[in-house]
Amino acid sequence: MADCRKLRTQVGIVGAGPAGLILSHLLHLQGVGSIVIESQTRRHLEERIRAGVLEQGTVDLLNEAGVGGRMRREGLVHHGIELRFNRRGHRIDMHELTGGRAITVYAQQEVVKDLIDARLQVGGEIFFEAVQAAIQDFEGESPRIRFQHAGEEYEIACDFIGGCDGFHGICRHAIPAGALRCFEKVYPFGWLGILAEAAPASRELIYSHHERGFALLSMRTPQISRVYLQCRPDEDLAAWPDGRIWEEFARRFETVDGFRLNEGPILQKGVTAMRSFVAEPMQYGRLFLAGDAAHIVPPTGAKGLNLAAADARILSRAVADWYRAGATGLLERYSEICLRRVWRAQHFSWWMTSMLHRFDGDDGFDYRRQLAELDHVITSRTAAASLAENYTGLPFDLPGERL
Ligand code: RFL
Ligand code: PHB
Repeated sequence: MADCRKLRTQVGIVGAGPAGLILSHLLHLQGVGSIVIESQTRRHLEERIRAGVLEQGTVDLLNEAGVGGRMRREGLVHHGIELRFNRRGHRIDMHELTGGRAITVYAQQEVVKDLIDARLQVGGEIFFEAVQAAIQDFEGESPRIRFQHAGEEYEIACDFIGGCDGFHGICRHAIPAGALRCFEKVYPFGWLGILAEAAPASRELIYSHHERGFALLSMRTPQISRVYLQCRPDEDLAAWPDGRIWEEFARRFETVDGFRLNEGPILQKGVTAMRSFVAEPMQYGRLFLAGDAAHIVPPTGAKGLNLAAADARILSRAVADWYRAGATGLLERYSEICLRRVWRAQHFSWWMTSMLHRFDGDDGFDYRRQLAELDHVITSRTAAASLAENYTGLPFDLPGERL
């Protein structure tokens, strides 16, 4: 290998998912430079099918950051969701219950595309296909990131590292054992998800509780449905030919008045295991973890991408304050501020998951308890408002956050 190429920036960022890209973009808007390294190709990131629901606060953030143009044109604004159980649907009017908040359905890979474009347009540096990444010396004041790219060895010297490399990345694992406390809950089920060329049979998302297991009807565009069903965590996709998938969906979304899903060619299929995970604190020295690198939620609350955006917002502000005024206050409180929101989202995601899924060994008690809870949510304005407030997202400026 030839000599090591030495680069210098203010913030070195590992990972070009939503957390890393939003961080890099917000830092740029505040006059702080960064370099992003990413192990995958640009194309892979722009095609990877993941989240779809953006909270009001995430939408506002992307708009304020000047990257919301296409989202405003192509995103689908939803004012409510449906909870379906006992073969009947019940609408939760989130807009009315929250005083005007909404969610926007806009695919994660579209957010990623918009952010990559915005970074590259102003000369932002992203190294795609960067392999063998390692982070060093972040306990002190001169952290470094080493990696290989196109057969060359690189080293980035920086003041801070943004560990935005997702749940399986290297940054969290680089923190010495004993400095982190990890909390984890693994659920005994997964989601089998499909993307299909079929008009969604409902204008809004349907969260369906069913004795055979949970199912969710979502969408990406007025022509493309995204549908999930609860399955085993290690479910074998080979056992799910398209016909069986549509049959199972038909059962789980069935209503007394004959609801029918629209079927169409299945474009993609996948199984996701479900877990809750939090690493505390989200900082070690000059290394700051953001997004899935620090926490994972089960997707039932649609919170993962939104938490990543919230972390990136707070971190960018904390770092910018440090460069502007030498202020360390927000940097020191980064973890505490983020974790408050993270645990709120953990509770909400766990609550939605346990209210809607079928648990093995359920003897009927839990099934009836779930129905009682769902009944409460649709009959009590207070309970419905709590769901709506959490689902559309708590405002960024939590009491005491003073941002
Ligand atoms: P990401 O998106 O995983 O990005 C991390 C990036 O780091 C790169 N990387 C490395 N790069 C360089 N060197 C290394 N050693 C590296 N190791 C890793 C990876 O290639 C990757 O590009 O994390 P980030 O940025 O924190 O973003 C988090 C979100 O992606 C995630 O929380 C959401 O997708 C979760 N999620 C949902 N969130 C929502 O807010 N709303 C939803 O509706 C929603 N639905 C979902 C979801 C996640 C799902 N799956 C597949 C887990 C639905 C599903 C099915
Ligand atoms: C999605 O559209 O992918 C989606 C929507 C809502 C969720 C999870 C995933 O709760």
